[in-house]
Amino acid sequence: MSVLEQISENLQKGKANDVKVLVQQAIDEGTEPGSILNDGLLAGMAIIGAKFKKNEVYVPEVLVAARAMKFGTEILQPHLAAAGVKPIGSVVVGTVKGDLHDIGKNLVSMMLEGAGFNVIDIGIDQPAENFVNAAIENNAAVIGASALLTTTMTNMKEVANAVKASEIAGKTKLMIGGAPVTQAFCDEIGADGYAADAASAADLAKSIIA
Ligand code: B1M
Repeated sequence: MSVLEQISENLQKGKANDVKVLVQQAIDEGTEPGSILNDGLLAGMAIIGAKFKKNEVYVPEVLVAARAMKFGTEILQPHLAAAGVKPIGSVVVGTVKGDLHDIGKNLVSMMLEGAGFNVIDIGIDQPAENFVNAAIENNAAVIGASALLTTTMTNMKEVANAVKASEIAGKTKLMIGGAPVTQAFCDEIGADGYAADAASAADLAKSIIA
């Protein structure tokens, strides 16, 4: 079994410390950080997600897998970020109010850092005003809002409205994403851009500030 397959397997079993060791091993062996992310960590999480959907695993298993994913991404983050020489701009990233999912948001942060952005991660369950306040404090070019639930994606409209009503209107752009989010929803709430995955989010942020 390759080291990437071992990362995926151990992540699915929630073996956080083993994932950490294996990610470091893959880095030491010269494996591309993007491949460790996509073919190891994300591959394992995708399997857990599919099993969760089919009720083959339950919330506790998903939680330990998510923790293992975090352990792995913590080791990987500086290696993904290493490509960026100096920040090309600041991005405020967070998960919207009522939503506790942060794995996708963390990946978006990692990809943004890898693309050379200074990322201010305000965390999960964040009301609209926190996005705006953090953007003002950090002179951010972009706000990135993430939502994983159909019940919380509607809170992105509050973020869009808060940006429009603030001093950063027209200056700071709003980018949205997350599994239930679509381009049509982005157009509907008047956000500036939608990205389907973390890599596209980094590309979108770059094109927004260009
Ligand atoms: Co939750 N959960 N969850 N969950 N969970 C989903 C999202 C769900 C689809 C599972 C299902 O039923 N099949 C479902 C949502 C249904 C819906 O609304 N349509 C669901 C549910 C219902 C719930 C609870 C309500 C369950 C309950 O308690 N009954 C509850 C809600 C809690 C809350 O938020 N208030 C809940 C809780 C949890 C856990 C805490 C157990 C855990 C989260 C742990 C954590 O994040 N730290 C969890 C998890 C892990 C999942 C699944 C299995 C995996 C999500 C994930 O991390 N995927 C998920 C099922 C699934 O997706 N198959 C599910 C991996 C991640 C890399 O993908 O986040 O989509 P994703 O991010 C992608 C893109 O979407 C995009 O880039 C990322 C990488 O390419 N992206 C952006 C994300 N944000 C972006 C922002 C951008 C651009 C792109 O710009 C800013």
